[in-house]
Order: sequence, then structure tokens, then C-alpha cells
Amino acid sequence: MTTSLLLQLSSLSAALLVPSTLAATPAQWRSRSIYQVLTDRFARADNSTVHPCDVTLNEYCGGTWKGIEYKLDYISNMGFDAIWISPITKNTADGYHGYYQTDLYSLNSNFGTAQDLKDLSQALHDRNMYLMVDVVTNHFGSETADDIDYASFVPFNDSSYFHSYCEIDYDNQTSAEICWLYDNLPDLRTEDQDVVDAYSTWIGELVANYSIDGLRIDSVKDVDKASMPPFCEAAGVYCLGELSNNDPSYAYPYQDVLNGGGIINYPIYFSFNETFIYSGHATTADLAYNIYLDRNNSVDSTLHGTFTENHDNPRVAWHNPDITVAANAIGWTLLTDGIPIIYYGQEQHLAGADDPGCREAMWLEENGSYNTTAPLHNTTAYLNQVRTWAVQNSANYTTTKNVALNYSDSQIAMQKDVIRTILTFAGEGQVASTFTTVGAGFGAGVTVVDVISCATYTATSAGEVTVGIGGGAMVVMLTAGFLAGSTICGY
Ligand SMILES: *[C@@H]1O[C@H](CO)[C@@H](O)[C@H](O)[C@H]1NC(C)=O
Ligand SMILES: *[C@@H]1O[C@H](CO)[C@@H](O)[C@H](O)[C@H]1NC(C)=O
Ligand SMILES: *[C@@H]1O[C@H](CO)[C@@H](O)[C@H](O)[C@H]1NC(C)=O
Ligand SMILES: *[C@@H]1O[C@H](CO)[C@@H](O)[C@H](O)[C@H]1NC(C)=O
Ligand SMILES: *[C@@H]1O[C@H](CO)[C@@H](O)[C@H](O)[C@H]1NC(C)=O
Ligand SMILES: *[C@@H]1O[C@H](CO)[C@@H](O)[C@H](O)[C@H]1NC(C)=O
Ligand SMILES: *[C@@H]1O[C@H](CO)[C@@H](O)[C@H](O)[C@H]1NC(C)=O
Ligand SMILES: *[C@@H]1O[C@H](CO)[C@@H](O)[C@H](O)[C@H]1NC(C)=O
Ligand SMILES: *[C@@H]1O[C@H](CO)[C@@H](O)[C@H](O)[C@H]1NC(C)=O
Ligand SMILES: *[C@@H]1O[C@H](CO)[C@@H](O)[C@H](O)[C@H]1NC(C)=O
Ligand SMILES: CC(=O)N[C@H]1CO[C@H](CO)[C@@H](O)[C@@H]1O
Repeated sequence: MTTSLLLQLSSLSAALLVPSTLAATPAQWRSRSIYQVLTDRFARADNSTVHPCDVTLNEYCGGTWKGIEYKLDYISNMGFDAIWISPITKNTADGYHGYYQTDLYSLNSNFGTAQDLKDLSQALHDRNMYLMVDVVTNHFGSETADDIDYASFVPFNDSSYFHSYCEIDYDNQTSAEICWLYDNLPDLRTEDQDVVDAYSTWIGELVANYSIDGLRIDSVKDVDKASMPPFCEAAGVYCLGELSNNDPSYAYPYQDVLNGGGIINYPIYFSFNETFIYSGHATTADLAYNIYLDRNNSVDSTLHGTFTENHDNPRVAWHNPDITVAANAIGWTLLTDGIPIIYYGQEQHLAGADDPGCREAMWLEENGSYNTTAPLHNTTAYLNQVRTWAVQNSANYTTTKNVALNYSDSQIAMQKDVIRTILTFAGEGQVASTFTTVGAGFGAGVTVVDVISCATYTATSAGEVTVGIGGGAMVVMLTAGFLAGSTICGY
């Protein structure tokens, strides 16, 4: 063990005692709605609407923490009360996304100064919003694959902290943990106590220094599982682990090592993608089945991060340009279980392809208008408003698990506590028809409001309603009684 690590270890117990009064617990995160930004691509501090950004070049385009701060009205006016930003540590020259870190103890100066980051954190907290920071514990980054300059890494300044190079065989868990994601990403020995301890010291300080409320942890399936509990313990905040895997029985148990946190819900994302965006490849029955797989395999499915777009996958509109499909995707994200995560630009119907295509510069869209009259912007704001009403007025909303009620070829009806939703995958051309919400369990004779159309229905003695469907619109039902005082549809 090096001297620097010993010095840092000596402050470990002190770091753990740092009061975390601003830090948020998993239970507090449940009610939140997250807006994910790629820091380099969301907003520039000079408010430029013309600064070029060719996503294929994999270069910095100039987005900053200050730029995000200037756009907090745009984000909070859509009803988001948390943001997730890119990793903040110093990176290689091409690490515009933040995942090629070289020094845990220096910030990425492309994104601003320590004061800028503190200002952003403060501005968020002033609005009662949370700050989630992306962190990487699996690897460091090097400009080149040859002659890696280990001595320049902080604090892991020796090759002995890293595994020797091997290519990952993803069918082999040991290989995933000890081999390298790419040949320029030296893989840390997260099974070694000195590495775990150094990370614990660092994260405790980082959370305290910048008043961080939650962490998104990169590539959790590629680190030693046992390294996660001490890391989250030292952080003292909600941990949201990322692992891209479609197998519920493999992915969901990772929740066990995230200290009451959750995972980025990839299993349900893959199922959703096949069902919703590629209707025909899978059916709504498969999605319904997966809702139950989630419940059956998760410690708590309400603590996962739910998403339909992110910086690593093609956007919904790239798969399917139909705007009603995109609106239903937002409906799914905001109204199923878990903590919703909307990826910047999803509300503008951006259509970027797989990484790097989906990392558009937001300021170049519609000449930097951050358009607040775009149709999906309205959908997002409105459904956040509906969800927040449910969160604030039904004590059990966030913890009551979503159930699939009924489905047809292109539609699924589901219920999460006081909200019943019918999502439609048929697109704008869908012919008008009716859909009966079998098993919705409304009180006999109660007035039910579809808050999308503001149409009202009266439940039958069996507690069912037959609602009009058409044109690819989703239906979001609450009782008129529950909506009283909300202003939604005039109630
Ligand atoms: C690592 O850093 C420590 C503290 O700065 C220093 O004492 C040590 O010599 C460095 N090790 C290497 C291999 O550069
Ligand atoms: C950018 O806009 C923010 C507020 O929206 C303003 O405070 C700041 O001064 C502007 N910066 C420049 C360089 O115009
Ligand atoms: C799994 O990967 C590890 C590390 O590369 C290797 O030692 C082991 O032989 C592999 N196991 C199998 C069954 O291939
Ligand atoms: C946190 O701030 C302290 C005091 O400025 C500094 O010594 C420490 O290196 C910082 N740690 C991190 C991870 O930012
Ligand atoms: C989404 O589904 C399509 C169609 O099956 C498939 O080609 C694509 O790889 C899927 N994408 C993801 C990220 O699973
Ligand atoms: C979930 O568990 C229940 C109760 O054990 C079982 O009846 C059901 O078949 C399971 N569903 C799935 C999709 O695994
Ligand atoms: C952006 O600005 C250019 C030049 O003023 C104009 O031609 C174009 O129509 C604008 N585009 C949008 C989407 O507003
Ligand atoms: C914003 O979106 C609306 C609706 O699509 C469109 O009519 C308007 O031109 C857009 N505004 C700008 C500045 O491009
Ligand atoms: C959405 O658009 C409708 C119709 O233009 C408007 O009445 C409503 O206030 C908007 N809702 C939100 C939350 O922006
Ligand atoms: C909320 O859940 C608790 C515990 O499961 C239960 O006792 C209570 O009745 C529920 N409240 C409502 C309004 O459903
Ligand atoms: C499984 C199930 O209950 N399916 C029903 C869902 O709703 C449609 C349309 O109302 C019915 O036709 C199905 O029988």
C-alpha cells in the first residue's frame, strides 16, 4: 500500500462521521422524478445556441455545470425534482462523457470549477431538488491502450491497483469483474481492501464536499460485488447501480449490495423496447409478465430507476418516429414503478441513434430554444404533475407496486395505487375503439376521469369502466374525488 493511500485511510473514520443532513435516503428518493443530463451536451455557460457539436467526433462540446444551473427553470418547470449529471472527476482529453477518469481528487475542469459545482448543488437545494452524481468505481481511463501511465493516476498510481489486461467474456462473471471494458480502461482490483478503502474515503468526502443526494454507479456488474456495500455505506446516500442486462434473475439481486438502493431497470427496459417500440416483436403480454418478474426478483421494485432513453441506447424516436409512441413511452416511464428518469431531449422528441448519436447538443435544437411548447414537453410536465399529485395525496402511492390489469395486442392496462393507465403501442393511425379495464377495482358508480382527454366515465357495479381509445393516445384514470383540488382537468 502506498503512503498516499495510508494517509487517506487514516481519515476514513473521520469521513464516515461527516454529518449527512442534506443526504437523501432511498425512501426520500422514491417520490422524486429525475432529469438526466449529459453535462457536456445539455447547456453552455455562455448561453450559445450555435456552438458546433458533431457527436461523431467524441469531443467536448462545452456544456458545463453553470450551463445546467442557468437552465434549472426549464427543468423544474417540467416538474422534475432531481437531476443526474455526468461523472465529475478529471478525465482523459476525450472523456467528454466523464467515464474515462484519471484523478478522483480533481474535478473535470471542462465542466467548471469546484465553486460552480457547489453553486449548482446549492441552486438545486434552494428549489428542493436533489443532485445525483454519476460515479465510476470499475475503471480508470487512459488516452492510449499502449504504455498506460499508471503513475499519473490519482490515487491509484501504480499498476498493482489494476488487473492485467484481458478481454471480457460476458458469459463469465469472473471475466466481467476482472477483465477490461475496453483496452484503454484499466480495470481496478475492487476485490482488494486498499482499493475499497480508498474509494470509501473518497466518496464520503465527495458527498460531503458537494452536498450530493444520490449516486448513479457505473457498470456495477463489472466490479467485485462485495465492494459495493462499503462504498454505499460510506456515501450514506441512495445508490442507483447501473448494469445493462436483460435477465431479471441476474440483474435485480444486485439491489442487495446497494444498501437499500436500486438498479437502473434494464430488464424492464429491454422488455419495453421489444414490446412498445418494436410492437410485433413481443407482445404486451410479455411486458405484463415482466412487470411480475420485476416484482418477484426485486428486493423492492419501487426503488429502481425507470427509463426509456439514456446516453447508451438509441432514442425512442430513432426506433419509431410516431409521436404517440414517444408520449406513451414517457407515460410508462413516469407512471410505472420506480423512480422515473427522463433523459434530456426526450421531451423534445430527439431521435439520436445509439451512442454517440443520442448525445446531441441540446443548445443546437431549434436554435437553442429549449422549447417549452413542444408537445412532449407538455406531456412530460403534465404527467409529472399528475404523479406528484398522487405522491402527495396518497400515502402509499410510491410503495404500492404496479400491477398489469389487462392487455390486448397493442395495449396494456395497469394500476399503481390510485392511478390506472392504459398505454397504447398502436401509433397515431389507431382506429377508435373501446377498452374495458377488467379488474381495475374502482368503487361501484364512482366518477372516473381520464386526465389526458378530461373525459369522465362512471364505473360499473363491478368497478370497471369502458373507455374510448384512439389515435394512439394513452388513458390515465383517477377518480374525480381523488383529483378534487388538484386543478387537473378543472377539478
Ligand atoms: C504514488 O503516490 C504517492 C503519494 O504521492 C507517492 O509517494 C508514490 O511514490 C507514488 N507511487 C508511484 C508508483 O508513483
Ligand atoms: C446566460 O444566462 C444566464 C441566465 O439565464 C445569465 O445569468 C448569464 O449572465 C448569461 N450568460 C451570458 C454569458 O450571457
Ligand atoms: C472465466 O474467466 C476467468 C478470468 O478470465 C478465467 O480464469 C476462467 O477460466 C473462466 N471460466 C470459464 C469457465 O471459462
Ligand atoms: C473535500 O474537501 C476537502 C477540504 O477542502 C479536501 O481536502 C478533500 O480533498 C476533498 N475531497 C474530495 C473527494 O473532493
Ligand atoms: C430493441 O428491439 C429491437 C427489435 O427487436 C432490437 O433490434 C434492439 O436491439 C433492441 N434494443 C435494445 C437496446 O434492446
Ligand atoms: C411471481 O410469483 C408468483 C407467486 O410466487 C407466481 O404465482 C407467479 O407465477 C410469478 N410470476 C412470474 C412472472 O414469475
Ligand atoms: C434556426 O435559425 C435559422 C436561422 O435564423 C432559421 O433559418 C431556422 O428556421 C431556425 N430553426 C428553427 C427550428 O427555429
Ligand atoms: C416549439 O415547438 C412548437 C410545437 O412543435 C413549434 O410550433 C415551435 O415553432 C417551436 N419553437 C421554436 C422556437 O422552434
Ligand atoms: C399542456 O397543454 C395544454 C393545452 O395547450 C395546457 O392547457 C396545459 O396547461 C399544458 N400543461 C402543462 C403542464 O404544461
Ligand atoms: C397504506 O399501507 C399501509 C401499510 O401497508 C396500510 O396499513 C394502510 O391502510 C394503507 N393506506 C391506504 C390509504 O391505503
Ligand atoms: C385478459 C383480459 O382480461 N382481456 C380483456 C382485456 O380487455 C379487452 C378489451 O376490453 C377484452 O376483450 C379482453 O377480454
